[in-house]
Amino acid sequence: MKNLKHAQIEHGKITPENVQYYKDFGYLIASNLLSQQEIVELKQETAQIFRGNRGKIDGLAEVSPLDSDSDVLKKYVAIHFPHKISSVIKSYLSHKKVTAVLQKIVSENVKCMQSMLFVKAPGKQGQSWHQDEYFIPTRDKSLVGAWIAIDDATIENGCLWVIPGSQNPGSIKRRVKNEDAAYADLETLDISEYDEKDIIPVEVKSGSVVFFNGYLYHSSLKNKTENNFRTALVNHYMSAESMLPWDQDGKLPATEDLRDIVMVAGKDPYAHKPIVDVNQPYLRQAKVKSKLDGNYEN
Ligand SMILES: O=C(O)CCC(=O)C(=O)O
Repeated sequence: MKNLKHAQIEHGKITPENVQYYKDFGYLIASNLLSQQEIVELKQETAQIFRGNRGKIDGLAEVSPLDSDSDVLKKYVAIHFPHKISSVIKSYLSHKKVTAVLQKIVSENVKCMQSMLFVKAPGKQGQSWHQDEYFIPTRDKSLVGAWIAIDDATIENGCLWVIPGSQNPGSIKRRVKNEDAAYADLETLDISEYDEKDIIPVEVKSGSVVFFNGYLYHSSLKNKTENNFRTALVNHYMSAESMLPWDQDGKLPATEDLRDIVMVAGKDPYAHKPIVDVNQPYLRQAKVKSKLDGNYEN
């Protein structure tokens, strides 16, 4: 593996070596990119969202004012599209320190099409090996996840794992049935061609941001702790130049360009087309749908 000292963006300043590292290995860590004040704000907002105070979401349980935030949050894995109901989360999509990195590794012109807010309560399973471009296909392979650690992410509480360089073939790998109980998903990638040493945990402190390429193989394990949440806000971005043929596995009508986007930097070349509001926030199910056989369990 190449010189790992370039793996980190220091003090929020991205260097040409960082950009090269991202190209070579498909991910990049920016430690302390967000301040602890911002992290407190995100944590408080997370509790408000799951308490139902930012709007109704199917499946959210009734909350008594006597319930602590932990009592509420311990039932959940994640909510998709929280920025649709929370102006605080929406404001973080365009966090200046995040977009400054994106403009170096994606394009001068960047749009966001998805947010996910994980709490990953103790005992909750992780996400099996996957490539995000399988789910969110861009036309120019520009998809990037910006994974904001709100809590410290550790091996114990289910941090991300990545296979550095696995984005390089630039193709979508075949998905197979998942047999590992650590993961909630019914499918996974066959990673048997890789050695254990090729697979690394991404343990980061709260306030750090992990940027990762849409073709990178990544996963996360179960939260094995008794009391620690693993809260993370993951926002997905792509170049504004690429149209987005994303039908969300058939949930939305097929389209050449899903315009449910938020521009976060630069100019929108498709500004003549209206922005739409079709994605609704929803809770992530304990077991996630399989495209292989159509099984769907809650
Ligand atoms: O945070 C996690 O546990 C998984 C996140 C992930 O796989 C993703 O954002 O694509």
